[in-house]
Amino acid sequence: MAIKKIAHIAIAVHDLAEQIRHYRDVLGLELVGEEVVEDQGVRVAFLRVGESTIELLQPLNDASPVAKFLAKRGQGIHHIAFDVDNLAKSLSEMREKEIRLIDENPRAGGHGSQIAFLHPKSTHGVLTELCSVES
Ligand code: CMX
Repeated sequence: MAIKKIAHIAIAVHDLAEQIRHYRDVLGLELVGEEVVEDQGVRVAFLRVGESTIELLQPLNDASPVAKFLAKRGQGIHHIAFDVDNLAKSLSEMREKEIRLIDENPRAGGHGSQIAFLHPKSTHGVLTELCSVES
C-alpha cells in the first residue's frame, strides 16, 4: 500500500457553527465547504490545511456513528484518513495483514472520493479511513 498524504483528520463536534468559528476565525483556516453525508448521518465542514483538510463532523441524528462516539467519548479526534493510490488493492493488502475491515469494499465518500474504514480494534484504537479520488 502506498500512502500519499493525510487526506483529512476528522473531529466529532456537537455544534458545527460554533466549531467553525474556532477553526476559521480563531485559527485562521479557510472554510472550503459544507456537505451532508446522509448515509453516515453527518453534516461535514471542510477546512483546508495545506494539502490536507480538517473535517468537522456533526451528527444528524442519534443513529449516526458520530452521535454514538460523542455520547461515549465526548468531542475530539474521531478518525484519520490516508489518501492511497489504489484503494481496492490497499484493502486486499490490509485483509492479508489480518486487519479487520469495516467496509469490505470501497464506497462513496464526500467530494467524489471512494473510502473504506479499518476497525479501531485492529488499528490500536485509531479509527482509520483509506480513501482515493481515482478509484
Ligand atoms: N475511534 C476509536 N475508537 C472508536 C471509535 C473511534 N472513532 N468509535 C468507536 N470506537 C471504539 C469504541 O470506543 C468501542 O471500544 P470499547 O469496546 O473498548 O469500548 C469500540 O470501538 C466499539 O464501539 P461502539 O461504540 O460499540 O460502536 P460500534 O461498534 O457500533 O461502531 C465503529 C464502531 C468504529 C465500527 C463505527 O463507528 C463505524 O463503522 N465507523 C466508521 C464510519 C463512521 O465513523 N462514519 C462517520 C464519518 C463519516 C464521514 O467521514 O463521512
